[in-house]
Amino acid sequence: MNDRIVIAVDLDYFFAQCEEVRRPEIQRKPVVICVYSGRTGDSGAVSTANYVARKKGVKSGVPISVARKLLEDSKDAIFLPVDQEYYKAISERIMELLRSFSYNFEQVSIDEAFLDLSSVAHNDYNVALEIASKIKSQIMEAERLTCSVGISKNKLLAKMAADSQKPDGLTVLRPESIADTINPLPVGKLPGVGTKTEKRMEELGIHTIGDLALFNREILAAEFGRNLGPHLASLACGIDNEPVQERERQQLGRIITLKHDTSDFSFAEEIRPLIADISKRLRSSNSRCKMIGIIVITSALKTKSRAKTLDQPTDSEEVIIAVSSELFKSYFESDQEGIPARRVGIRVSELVDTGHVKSGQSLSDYF
Ligand code: DCP
Ligand code: CA
Ligand code: CA
Repeated sequence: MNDRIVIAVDLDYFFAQCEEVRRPEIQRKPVVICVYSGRTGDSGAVSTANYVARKKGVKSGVPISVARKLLEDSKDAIFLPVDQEYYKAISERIMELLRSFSYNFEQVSIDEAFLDLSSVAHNDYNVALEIASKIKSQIMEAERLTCSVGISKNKLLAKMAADSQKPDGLTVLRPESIADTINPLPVGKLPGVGTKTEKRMEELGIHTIGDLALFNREILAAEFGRNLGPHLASLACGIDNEPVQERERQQLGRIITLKHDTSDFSFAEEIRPLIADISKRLRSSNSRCKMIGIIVITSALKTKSRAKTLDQPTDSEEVIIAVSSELFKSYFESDQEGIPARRVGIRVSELVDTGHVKSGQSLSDYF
């Protein structure tokens, strides 16, 4: 495969940073985002924490009670529940921004994406660096968020470069320095080597990535499997031919909190911008949806949904308004158990490529 240039973008302490954006006053305090399991007050685990809290040892996965202990002396520590919809809305806007750079794009998780710059950067890492700083400043300008970016010749190495300097990092791993940079790293730093694998490797005398790269392939295959063993060894050599490729997106959606709780469809104006946004995003990604759904979260925090399958896929704002209004009206006429709606949302799904459907449909095609 020809030499490529790949950029990995990973948003810093993502959920916690999103919370800092909407309440700047907590920025210098330890911020811990929690997934409360709901049984007792503090049962559950830490989703993530900002860097102030991390300095005290708080990180993803630790029990909330442990985090409280670690932050015992920090009277100003802030514990917040996860707000997925809010983080997702920010994530979707950032992914859209990244996609608009129109290089090969692949979203890997809520806060992470790859871009393949080979065609624009022509093996010139300085060009890639310029693009990467532009990406960082645009994300900052649009959302006030920092991210860490890594640049190298494949996804694996770009990701490792991004991980090597956080937060707010920008790291280039040029082909000529790959071996010297990754060989001395602990083997657990290799994406794909989890705690269990790392432990077994330590027992085999494999401590660094360099050790793994040189280790007997037969023994690796016997220990970790015919596929995984050799695969891990080639990762340790910095080899990764996986293309940057957008995965099929299944749905697009947005939820808002209403200005007032309500028991009828009185918020048509409030959801207009959501629908405009969804329609715009469908068009910019050249897709249409075959299903339009509504989501209602009641003041008792129950989530309800309704959806309608269309005869023809659409990206039209008009159609989404019409269908979702119908769905909201019928929801409020039937099942609401007397509990008012607090948050409402629109979700379109069963996305298809615009290439597969004819254009120029009108509202009348749907009814
Ligand atoms: N997350 C979670 N539980 C985990 C790991 C992650 O809920 N065990 C969530 C919260 C994170 C988000 O996913 O904010 C992204 O995960 P990352 O691993 O990228 O971690 P962060 O973005 O929080 O921190 P970093 O600055 O190290 O990237
Ligand atoms: Ca992150
Ligand atoms: Ca991530």
